[in-house]
Amino acid sequence: MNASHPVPAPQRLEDYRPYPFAIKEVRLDVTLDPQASRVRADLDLTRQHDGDLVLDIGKAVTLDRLAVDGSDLDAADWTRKGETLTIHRALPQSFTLSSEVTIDPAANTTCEGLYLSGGIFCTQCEAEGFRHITPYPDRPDVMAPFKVTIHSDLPVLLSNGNPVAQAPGRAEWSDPWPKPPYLFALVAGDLRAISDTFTTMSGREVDLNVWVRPGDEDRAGYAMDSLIRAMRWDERVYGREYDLDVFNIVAVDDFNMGAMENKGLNIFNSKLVLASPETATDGDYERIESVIAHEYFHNWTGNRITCRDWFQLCLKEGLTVFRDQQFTSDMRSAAVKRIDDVVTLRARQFREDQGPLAHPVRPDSYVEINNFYTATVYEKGAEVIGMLKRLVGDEGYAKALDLYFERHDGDAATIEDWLKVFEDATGRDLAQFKRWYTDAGTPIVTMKEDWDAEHGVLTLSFSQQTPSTPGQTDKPPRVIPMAVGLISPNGDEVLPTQMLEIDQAEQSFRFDGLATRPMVSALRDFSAPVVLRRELTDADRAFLFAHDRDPFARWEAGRDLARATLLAMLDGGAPGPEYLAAIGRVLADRDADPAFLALCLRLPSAEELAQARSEAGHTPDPDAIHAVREELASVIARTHQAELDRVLTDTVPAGDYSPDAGQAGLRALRLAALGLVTRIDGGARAQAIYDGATNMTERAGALAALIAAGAGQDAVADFHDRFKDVRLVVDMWFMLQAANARPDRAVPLARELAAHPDFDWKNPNRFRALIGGLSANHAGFHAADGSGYDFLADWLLRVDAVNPQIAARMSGAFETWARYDETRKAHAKAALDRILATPDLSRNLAEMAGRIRG
Ligand code: 0A1
Ligand code: ZN
Repeated sequence: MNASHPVPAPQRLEDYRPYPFAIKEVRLDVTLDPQASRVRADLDLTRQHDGDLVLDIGKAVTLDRLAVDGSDLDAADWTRKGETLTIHRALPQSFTLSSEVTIDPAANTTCEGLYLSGGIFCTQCEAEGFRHITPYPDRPDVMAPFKVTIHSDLPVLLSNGNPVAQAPGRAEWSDPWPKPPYLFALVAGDLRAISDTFTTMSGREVDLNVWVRPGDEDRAGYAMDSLIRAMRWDERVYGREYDLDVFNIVAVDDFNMGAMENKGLNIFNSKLVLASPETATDGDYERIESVIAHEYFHNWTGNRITCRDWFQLCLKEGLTVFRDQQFTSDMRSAAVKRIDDVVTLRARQFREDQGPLAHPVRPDSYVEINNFYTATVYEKGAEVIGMLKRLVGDEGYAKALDLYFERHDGDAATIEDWLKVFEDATGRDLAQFKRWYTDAGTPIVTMKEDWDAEHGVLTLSFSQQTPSTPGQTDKPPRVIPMAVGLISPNGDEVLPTQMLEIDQAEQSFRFDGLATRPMVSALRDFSAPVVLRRELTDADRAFLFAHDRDPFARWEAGRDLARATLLAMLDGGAPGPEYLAAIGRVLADRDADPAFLALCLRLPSAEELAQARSEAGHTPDPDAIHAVREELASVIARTHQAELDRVLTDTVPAGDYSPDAGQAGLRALRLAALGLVTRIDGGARAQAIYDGATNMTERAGALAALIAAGAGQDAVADFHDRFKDVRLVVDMWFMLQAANARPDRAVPLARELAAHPDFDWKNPNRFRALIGGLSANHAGFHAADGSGYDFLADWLLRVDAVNPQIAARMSGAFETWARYDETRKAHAKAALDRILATPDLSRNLAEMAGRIRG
């Protein structure tokens, strides 16, 4: 790490101390002005413990006045240093602290605190943004009811809770539920609502509004529909009822993440609200449904029960992701959802666990908490809950969740509290299970089979081992739920799914009374986030792919076959007959869910192959990986041309467009087939689908195929012409080009696109579209001449000066640098060093670049 930029000392879990004061009520009075908004805060404080009164305060906040019980403090009564404000004066047991500050939302480019997005005032306070609005103990364990008055001439003035009074120029809101400051929100602007109502299980009527910019109303319907379904689902499945008179959702164009669960006033990236068949893909619709649900579900898992400190982030995020995954499984296909989630987990979280950014689901130290909104905290956090549910059973899980809501409503809780609830509800000791929260790394489980033909006994032996991760070398064994089933040679299930509990480094399980040697189906439903190693032939994989009753395991066998085929091709082999025959059966299958078949047709990603290569001790070669994927796709297309053509004609959904799983599955299958045939037809079919497209799913899918085939020039121009006024689609235009360009074209094209007049790089979505698109282009980004790394470093530095969170987030593209060859490594290291040597780097980017560089 460059000595001139020491990263600040980390915060540590073990240093947690309760705040010395409780806040009985917060009253905020906000007068909005683009350059000089004024915020007055009155906090009713009561001392609980010894200690100074220390508040957090953002550096850009101008402090105009401080008073205790109405009498002004003078400069000697307080000290302001860095981001803290300490009050030295003797204080009564209970008192009101008043502050008045001025802030400049128009100058705030960080999308944190109070800022402007397209003329709309909005806020983002998670994790530590409230301090940029008013001095406050900006930590989640300080919870208080809020009363907010907003003064502004703008027509719509919103905050948390229930509306109390609305008059021209002024609005009052009251949120009766004590909340941490990160859930505060305020929105003001010229907004239009689409509205509905929801009657809760106890008969209360709730007003629902989705607020958008004028003109966007006709694209907000699916968000509202998703909200109503989510509210009903949470009542039915978890018994959770909404607790305010209104629920507002606001869409803004400038947002660092997907969305935010502020109490009663969710603020969303407009990408996750606005959709019409012409402008959004099936994938966009599904994301909208799940993120609307995710934020809504936070009302209980996050808001009513929040986190004691940010180390406990997975308490709310792991659980809420788990809940939104359950919701999507219920709304759509559970099998397809499970497979999708595992693909994402492996691409993002396994990659994180393998590299320099590996950390436990509950980290024990951090420099910048915003750098820990990671796949490990979110997605692995959800997997850990899935395992817990498997271990205690559905009934145990339901009992534990009821107890959690009953015992901890209104609390700022910890992972210890969470596990205790499961122990108390089910009687199970979870001491060993807790390692899933405290130990980083993906366990590698090796399974060996021993068949005793004479006695008809099969013995399965497992060993587990978790590789070292930064700061953690010793990894004791964890408890791993391993779902297995046994299949007879004729394809019948001889033993339905059993949940084996592996809790030792080495362990065996016996199955007797077997007439013939069965085939083992293991890690069914991906019962634990581990890497499973076992020895299988291509014929075994093809057998499982044909016969396994568990849809995840069946898909996995096909994936494994594809992966093994590609890895063999990297070593100079040719695609074997089993894989090509299996693909033939997929294409001929008229019974299975088309969405499932689409997943079976998709080749493992380049990233997945690079991961597999480096896991096996090889140096992955991005160009070779690209070449074998192209080659295999062409071989499939040549072998199965007639079937692929049949799929292309048979998968056009009847009737009007609907984003439901049935239609989306057909389109997914069609596009998977298109991706393959485009390899051999020069793009003719993709061009025809592009020209005839009646919805964005097909149009964007065809465009991606054309670009990948190097035949997209006309379509790219046409796409821009058609959609140049639809911001979210212009994002897609940037992303599709950068992500799908042929490797040698990717960086030069990204440079051209960065010079395009529409490249508004200060908009997080636009920046992510281009820079994230390029990072997703594996061989393009990892260009051997280092141009991808240089391009990324240039842009990270540029964006860091205006929006550190985005810079830090996108720097993750570097996390795998150490896997590659010496030439690439030298280029990547030089780019990271250049970042680290830059003056005035944000804490966010400094921490990330430092950890990645190592
Ligand atoms: N809690 C949100 C994620 C979120 C986190 C940070 C943000 O700003 C820095 C915004 C949103 C969620 O889980 O959806
Ligand atoms: Zn969340």
